[in-house]
Amino acid sequence: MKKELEELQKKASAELNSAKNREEIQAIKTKYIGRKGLLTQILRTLKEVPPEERPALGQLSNVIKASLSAKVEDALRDIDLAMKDEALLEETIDVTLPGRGVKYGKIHPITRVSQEICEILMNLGFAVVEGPEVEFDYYNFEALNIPKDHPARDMQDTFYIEDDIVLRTHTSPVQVRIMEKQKPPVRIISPGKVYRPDSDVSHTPMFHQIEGLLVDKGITFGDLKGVLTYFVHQVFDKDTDIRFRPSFFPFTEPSAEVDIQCVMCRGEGCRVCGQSGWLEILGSGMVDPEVFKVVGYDPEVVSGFAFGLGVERIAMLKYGISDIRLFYENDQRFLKQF
Ligand code: 2NM
Repeated sequence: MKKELEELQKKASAELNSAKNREEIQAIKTKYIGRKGLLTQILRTLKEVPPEERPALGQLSNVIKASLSAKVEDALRDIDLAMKDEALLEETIDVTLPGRGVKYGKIHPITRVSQEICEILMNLGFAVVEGPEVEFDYYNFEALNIPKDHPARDMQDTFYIEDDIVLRTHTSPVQVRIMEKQKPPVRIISPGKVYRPDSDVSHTPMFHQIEGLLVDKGITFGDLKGVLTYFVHQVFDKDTDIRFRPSFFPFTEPSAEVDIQCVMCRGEGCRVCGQSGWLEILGSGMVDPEVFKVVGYDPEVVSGFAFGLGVERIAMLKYGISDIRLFYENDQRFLKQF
């Protein structure tokens, strides 16, 4: 029986030495020293041994069991370490791989052009002011000398929220609000979103406007011409021809629209300018005395000029874009070009 026990220890040790994973080691443990294992089976024959030899054999079997248990634990630990080493080798990070690169966002072309225009006018001393996009009829129309029966009042040209509340159709109401609160001199520009129910290649129901207003004693049409000529030459090439064409707005008198030489054909006449050689880029005029009276300014004492432009239209002319809707489709191939 002693021989049997020693044989069992030898075989178990040999098997443990060649075991390749946790499962194999656990199987060997069960096979030899488990509750129904080979060691237990051998010990069942202990009663066939003479009584005086039994204590020594019992002790030997305990020693063998303890030694095999320790070997099993060692083998499991070795396997765990080996697996960790292997995992570390596999998971090594290759620090020489090139990075994925950061994709930078860009300022939207409309925002860019708007900022550029505001920058030019701020350098001339104009302050930026903002106001509500949902506006009272009073500020959007009435105070600007746009009477109740004026065509611009028709449902087609204005989004109505309620009877007397609209989405502003221009940013002039911002300027009326400032004039109500502030005495001349006033030098302001009001950039922002405006709303009109139009939709085609050159109109979207929301677009961006910048309006300017300068009020002081002794302001003349000459001041208007000087400021707007300088402004246009900052936005477009310095050698761009410019003309002031008589026009009409309810809130200015006299009024003038400013044209530039066509950016496509340089004045030759083409499809873009309708063969005229000229492109309209902004509206302007001397503030109507009626508007001054409404805000409490004395038109006998102060005078002023105002102007308004569409940012999308300027951006289209500046970058040669023929469909305004491209600005709002968020096609990355389009937006990335700016
Ligand atoms: C334009 C054209 C001409 C304008 C007038 C005013 C105000 F509030 F002072 F009366 N703000 N903006 C104005 C004048 C706007 O846009 C085409």
